[in-house]
Amino acid sequence: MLLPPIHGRLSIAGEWSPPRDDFESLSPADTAQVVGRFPQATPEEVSAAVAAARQAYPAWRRTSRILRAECFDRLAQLIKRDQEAIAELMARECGKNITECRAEVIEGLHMVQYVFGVGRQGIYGDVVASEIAEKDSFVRRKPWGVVAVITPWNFPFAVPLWMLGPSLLEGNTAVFKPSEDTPAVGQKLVELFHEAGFPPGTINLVHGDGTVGELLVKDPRVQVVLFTGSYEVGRRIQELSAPLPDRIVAAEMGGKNAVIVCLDARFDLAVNAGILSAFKTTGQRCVSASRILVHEKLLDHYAEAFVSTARRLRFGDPLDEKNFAGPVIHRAALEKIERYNAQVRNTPGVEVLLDGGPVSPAQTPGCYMTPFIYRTPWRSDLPALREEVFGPHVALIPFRDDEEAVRIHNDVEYGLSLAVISEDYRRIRYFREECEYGMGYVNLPCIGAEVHLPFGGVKRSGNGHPSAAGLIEVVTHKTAWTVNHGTEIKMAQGLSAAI
Ligand code: UN1
Repeated sequence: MLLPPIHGRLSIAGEWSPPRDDFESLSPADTAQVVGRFPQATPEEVSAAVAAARQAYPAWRRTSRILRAECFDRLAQLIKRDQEAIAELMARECGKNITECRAEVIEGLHMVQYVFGVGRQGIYGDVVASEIAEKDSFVRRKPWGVVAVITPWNFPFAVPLWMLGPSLLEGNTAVFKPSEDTPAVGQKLVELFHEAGFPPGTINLVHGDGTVGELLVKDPRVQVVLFTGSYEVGRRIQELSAPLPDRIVAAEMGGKNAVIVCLDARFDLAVNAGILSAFKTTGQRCVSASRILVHEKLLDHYAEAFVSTARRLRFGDPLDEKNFAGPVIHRAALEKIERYNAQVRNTPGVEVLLDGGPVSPAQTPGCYMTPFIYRTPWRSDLPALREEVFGPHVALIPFRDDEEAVRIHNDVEYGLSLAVISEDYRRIRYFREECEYGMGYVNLPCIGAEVHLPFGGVKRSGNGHPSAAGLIEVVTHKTAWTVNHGTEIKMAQGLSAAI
């Protein structure tokens, strides 16, 4: 069904700007469909958004943490009210299947509920002992100030909530820049925040591409930058932040994730875990697997079952629940993925098992692709095996023993998500200890994190943990506070207080 395009607006200090048509958000399922038209924030508008967040900060910080948390209770009610509408908008704008969009709305809701819950809980600080009996010492957390939230299109609802939830709970204020590929979902989220009663200026919305993100990052009034996206953009944010002495950056920058299938694996579970890891969301999760390491004695059998299952997957209309997954986000992404496919096809010694790729534009108005699967011994010279592809593209790689599997696993610059498929608890522990990753899964796909766990990685995958449980520590700083209950001064370390 064709819906009228959404009018894009910025939100600064609680006011919505008049709509402006600087850029369009197109549906990846049919690029002739305009989901909305949006303003690209000017330097003045970005500056005004930061100023508004700065201005709202003192009063918000002084508000009781419990009262701040209660705004999230109201937000949760509104998300429940609009659950289906949000999921449908998301399916149209980012092309994920509606069943995945519903799950993502629930994931965002869980974050909001988590934040409401911890509002009354003690992540707030500690009471610690002092060398002097009459002294009480406290470790207390304080907010930083203004947080910039820069988020990707593939989780346009849940990932912003992972970041905005803890930031606002702890008394920070925010400027939010959603991906220019999913501005409508970002705008809908901010509308809900306003309706839930977050005071004007506590959450501000700017739309636009990387130049808008760059303006935000360069603004010294922004204390914290929370980012999920590509390695290149994450590095740029880190570089731009380096001259600022107390800038905090928490960046999650993708992965080259693997599923390790051991000889003792339950076979069907191993095939399903590989398929879900590689092709759910059309391979477009930062935690998606593009490497499946399979014990060499199992590989023939595994490859056959994996390819025949992949052939049956239906990539089609995101609003049709029966489809397994949807298109990729836009034509530029499709072309990039296809370049990796072509590179593999042209590499001697590599065996293409399923030669997928773009569905011809004559057949579809959308950015559809079918899975590309290949088999190769591990080699570190092939960019497709080292770089994040972010699409339905996966390598099956043999390994001889656990040591070799660990070596292959760690021989990339990323370290985000890992799955081990095995029934042997000693072996599982060995992988847990030796592999470099941020989130590990056993007998599961390497996708599907829950919000109350830390989410983030090591190496190129990033620093900081821009999600629920991990993020509260990032958006606050620790302070020590010591009180003397005696009537005279006694110093620690045996230092004399005599004058
Ligand atoms: C992402 O891919 O950017 O763990 C986030 C998962 C989801 C979040 C993915 N809960 O698969």
